[in-house]
Amino acid sequence: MATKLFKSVILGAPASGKGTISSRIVKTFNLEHISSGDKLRQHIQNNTPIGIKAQEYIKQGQLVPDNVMIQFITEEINKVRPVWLLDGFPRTVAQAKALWDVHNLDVALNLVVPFPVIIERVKGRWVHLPSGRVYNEGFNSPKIPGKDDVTGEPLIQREDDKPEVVQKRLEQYEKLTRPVIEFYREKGILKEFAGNTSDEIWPKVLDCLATYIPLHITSK
Ligand code: G5P
Ligand code: MG
Repeated sequence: MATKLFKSVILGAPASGKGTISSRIVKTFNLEHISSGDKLRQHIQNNTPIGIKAQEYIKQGQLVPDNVMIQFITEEINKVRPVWLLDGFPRTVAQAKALWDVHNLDVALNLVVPFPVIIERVKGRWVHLPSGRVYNEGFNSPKIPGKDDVTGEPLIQREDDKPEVVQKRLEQYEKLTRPVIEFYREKGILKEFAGNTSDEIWPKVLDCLATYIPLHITSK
């Protein structure tokens, strides 16, 4: 089957559901998913040089410097098929410009979820680090508490999900990441999806993406 180019990003505040919606997108459309946060957490766990550097910023709710992130994500993009969804990158206008200079993006999806909803959600988040699979008590609870559904391995709570760090992440989002939304609006590729739950947002995202890529067009 012919492989078509498709290049996209998903934006949204911390815990707005980027990972949750991305996993539904990649399953439906067979896209490559590059989550900057998931990749950084894997590096931290493996104690790599980039992991050691990133950890200092992440645990304080600060962004990792642009030069580090641009190089890191460029390398990740080069490892996969040119049908991808970036999640968590770009997060500053400098990152958005660097990406725009090299890649023709088809669409930038922006998830709009009220901050009070986000703050509630973060409290119940559990993550399977090696895969990035994410759970939430009451929304998509793991079948066995504290264990990943697929591997049975332990789930963890993220160090940056502590309330004081979440507050800092939301501030950083307002200051540094909100301008990225305007960047894509001006480029004419922004699509916004508002809602209080991922189940409410997902059908709208699905309809939108189906106008760009026929279901399962891409092959491994
Ligand atoms: P991350 O990992 O990119 P954030 O802050 O952008 O972190 P996060 O926290 O991963 O985003 P998300 O992916 O938007 O959130 O949301 P999610 O995990 O899918 O959902 C959040 C929770 O809500 C989950 O438990 C989920 O199950 C639940 N949930 C989803 N939908 C619903 C619902 O409808 N109802 C309910 N009840 N629950 C729901 O980045 C982390 C750090 O890495 C660095 C930064 O330091 C950053 O802070 N970093 C970068 N730094 C610089 N530049 C970059 N490009 C960077 N990328 C990462
Ligand atoms: Mg995420």
